[in-house]
Amino acid sequence: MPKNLKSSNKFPDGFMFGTSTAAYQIEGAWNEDGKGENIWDKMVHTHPELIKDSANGDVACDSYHKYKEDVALAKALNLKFYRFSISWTRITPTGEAHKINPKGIEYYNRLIDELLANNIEPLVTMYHWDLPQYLQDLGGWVNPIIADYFKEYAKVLFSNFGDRVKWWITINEPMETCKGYSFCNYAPYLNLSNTGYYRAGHTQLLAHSKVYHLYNDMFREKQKGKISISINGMFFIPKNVDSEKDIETAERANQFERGWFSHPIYKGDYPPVMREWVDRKCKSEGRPWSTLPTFSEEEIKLLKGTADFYALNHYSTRFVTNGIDPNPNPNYNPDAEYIISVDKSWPVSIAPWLIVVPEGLHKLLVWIKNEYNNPPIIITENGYADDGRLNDLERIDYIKSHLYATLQAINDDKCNVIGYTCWSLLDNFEWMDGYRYHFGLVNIDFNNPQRPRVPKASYQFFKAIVTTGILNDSVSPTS
Ligand code: GBE
Repeated sequence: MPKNLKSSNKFPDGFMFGTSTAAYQIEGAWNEDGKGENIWDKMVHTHPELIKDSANGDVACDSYHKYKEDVALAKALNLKFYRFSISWTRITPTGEAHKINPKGIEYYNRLIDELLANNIEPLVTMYHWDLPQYLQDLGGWVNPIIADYFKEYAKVLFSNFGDRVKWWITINEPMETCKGYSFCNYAPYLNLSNTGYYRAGHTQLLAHSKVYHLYNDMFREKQKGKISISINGMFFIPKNVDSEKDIETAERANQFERGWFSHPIYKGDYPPVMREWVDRKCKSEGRPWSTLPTFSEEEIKLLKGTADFYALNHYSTRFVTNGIDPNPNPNYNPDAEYIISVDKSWPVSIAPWLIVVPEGLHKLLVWIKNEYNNPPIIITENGYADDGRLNDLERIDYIKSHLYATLQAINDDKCNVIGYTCWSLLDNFEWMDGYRYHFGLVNIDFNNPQRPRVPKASYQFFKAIVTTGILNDSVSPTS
């Protein structure tokens, strides 16, 4: 933890600061103005008991009605950009692009125009986990046809918003989408084991590459934007740095976690170690084929090179050693055969998974540089969970130490990090955890129908960094 930063630390000129949100987590208005039902609407209404305190996103932060307040908060932070996601079923209620909901288009036009009027660039996620229920009934992401529906949806977005939106993320955290198909981690709450897990990933990769090429073929020349996909995951470091076995295991774990989606996009196919291990395991189980699907030569060609920058979502780090965990946590792919552990000195947030290891981010940025030939990187999510308190000193420490790790990667290791996005602007609906964990720079009282927005201490802290581009001790946590 950089309690006393040695010298003044300035971010490179043009470094971009932003904050992030996602449609289902903030908008509310779940059935207003022609919006269709998505897999989260369906799950929270039919199985409220699955969510902490039976909470849901029916109202959430009510940003559908209060987006001007959100933009004003972003403006007062001096943000360069605001990352938000578009609700697919507001645009096309069933997910079918021939049935457009004009009120949905109007809403995002108003939001985008409000941002631009305040000099804030929109960075838009097309898909942040809220699949149209109709498409889920067709099988959802395990059905390859969904990739084509996604491409048609993207065409609607480029056509309507691409004149003003220059930064696009196709899919947020494809690995997390897969967990909704493999072990009931999220909607659609299916348990299709690793077959569902890898199939959902395969379709998302193909969907991403189709959208990238659609942009190249029909829109890029005129609209001149940039596209990527936000890839998340723990960073894994060897428990014993002197152990060859641990080093090899950490590398394998990182390939299963992050290479799964990055390797196809940067190099054309799944990481060789993943192919080898999954195929071998499936064979040993007597399966007639591997659970990890195969790309055709044509698909490999179309996948390779489909990111204009590396979009990284990152929160935490784990130690790993080789072996099969006797108490497997389904969040960690059992096919990769590693055992996780933590250092007792690492602080733990209110969310048990969110353990604070800033040096993990530094190492991860270097790993990405080396693995994918030094791409420009935008950290599209990083943030801290607590109980929503206004004097959120732990969040300040977290952001400070992670920005410091980012600066070290830039200055000492020449990593090409061009932006940092704090998750989140607002306290919001934290998926299966309901409103138990709060990630916002701005507090929201979810018991108050007005959903009043109150900036926290971390908001003032982040504002000082965004405004000056400098992280140093004069940026005092309590100012
Ligand atoms: C992102 O997801 C999302 O994009 C965003 O919507 C969300 O609100 C935000 O981060 C904050 O969570 O050791 O079994 O507990 C659990 C991050 C690891 C999702 C990995 C924690 C995925 C949540 C591991 N998961 N992460 S453990």
